[in-house]
Amino acid sequence: PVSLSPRVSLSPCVSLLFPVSLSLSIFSLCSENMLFGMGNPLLDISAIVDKDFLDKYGLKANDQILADEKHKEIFEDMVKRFSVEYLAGGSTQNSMRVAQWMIGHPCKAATFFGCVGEDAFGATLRRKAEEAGVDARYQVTSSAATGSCAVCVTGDNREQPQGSSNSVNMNMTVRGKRSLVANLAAANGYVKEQHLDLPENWALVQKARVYYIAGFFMTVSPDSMMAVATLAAKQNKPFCLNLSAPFLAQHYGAELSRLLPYVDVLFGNETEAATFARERGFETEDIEVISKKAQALPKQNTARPRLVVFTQGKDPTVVANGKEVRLFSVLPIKPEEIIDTNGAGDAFVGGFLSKLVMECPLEECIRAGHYTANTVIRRSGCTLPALPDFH
Ligand code: 26A
Repeated sequence: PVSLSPRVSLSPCVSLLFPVSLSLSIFSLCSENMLFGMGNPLLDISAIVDKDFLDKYGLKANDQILADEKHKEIFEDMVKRFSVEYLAGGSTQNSMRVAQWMIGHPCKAATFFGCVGEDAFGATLRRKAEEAGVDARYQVTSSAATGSCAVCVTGDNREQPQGSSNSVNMNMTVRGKRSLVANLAAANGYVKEQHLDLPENWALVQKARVYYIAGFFMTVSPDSMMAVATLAAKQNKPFCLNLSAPFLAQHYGAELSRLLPYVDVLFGNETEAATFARERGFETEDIEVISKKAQALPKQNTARPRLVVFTQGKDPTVVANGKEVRLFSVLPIKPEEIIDTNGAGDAFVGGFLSKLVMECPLEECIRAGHYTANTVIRRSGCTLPALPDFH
């Protein structure tokens, strides 16, 4: 685990105004359901695969897509040919688990809404969320199986650590790339009227201080996203969105355009930023210019300037806030320490949100995001050690 040197901070973070002992006591600053997330609850089926496998299903080494006809057998095939791991997944749910882990209070700070089936995978997801301390409120459908996501991890042989031989322990192999194929199944069955609009659920939405929904959910229920986004604007609370994957900017442009005026914090990575810029005719490939242009797009709640946050793997994170564009270096990591980058982006968001919800300054949000991303890529899937080592 990375140990960040403790530093004295005069930051106005709510959490830093109290001594640690106090904040862990009954005067806990954690308020239940203060962070709201909604998305596709998916069980990740992860394996290290070979190039033949990627080619067979027409997959790029680094991508996230929705499963279609040609991926029908991918899950079975993967289980047959490789040693698989089953992990809790789904982009927004990952971020909620990470944020809850960072907040670390016994109370359920993070809420998560999504749809699962009445099956073993659904039960596993519920158990994982419960163990993480997330308040998972699933819609349960009997008409489809719980969604899953094939996580095809590949290593680039040229990137193997020095001194490694062919018989190198697979745990030591650099696995810098992952291709995700999501079979949404039950997750696609989320229905606003049957879940979000129910009084007990809507009360939880209203209770939250910060909202986060990965762009992925635009393929399922853009109306649910709009309902949350408009509430956030009305109450002057931050609504955060992730570009999530290139295919969304390409094929869900209308949904994205409808949501953008309500977005207070826009997350994405370098590939998504580039696609977003191309689709919107920004006529630039410069990520700093893209962040500035995205920041300046029209906004509903003018009381809150938009923040655009683009991560770029090992390269510095780009942040545009309307006044300036700033670069923040990530924590260094040796290639051989990277186990699996699956969930790195989600973990960054989770860390960031854990501080945003405490009203910490931008620098602190970014530092937490870099810490959680660094933690998760040292492990398989979006999983976490017992306790954070973040000061
Ligand atoms: C709609 N799609 C394609 C998706 C996803 C998704 N989560 C929600 N919707 N495709 C992949 N994921 C999740 O992303 C995580 C890594 O960032 C995977 O389940 C994985 O845990």
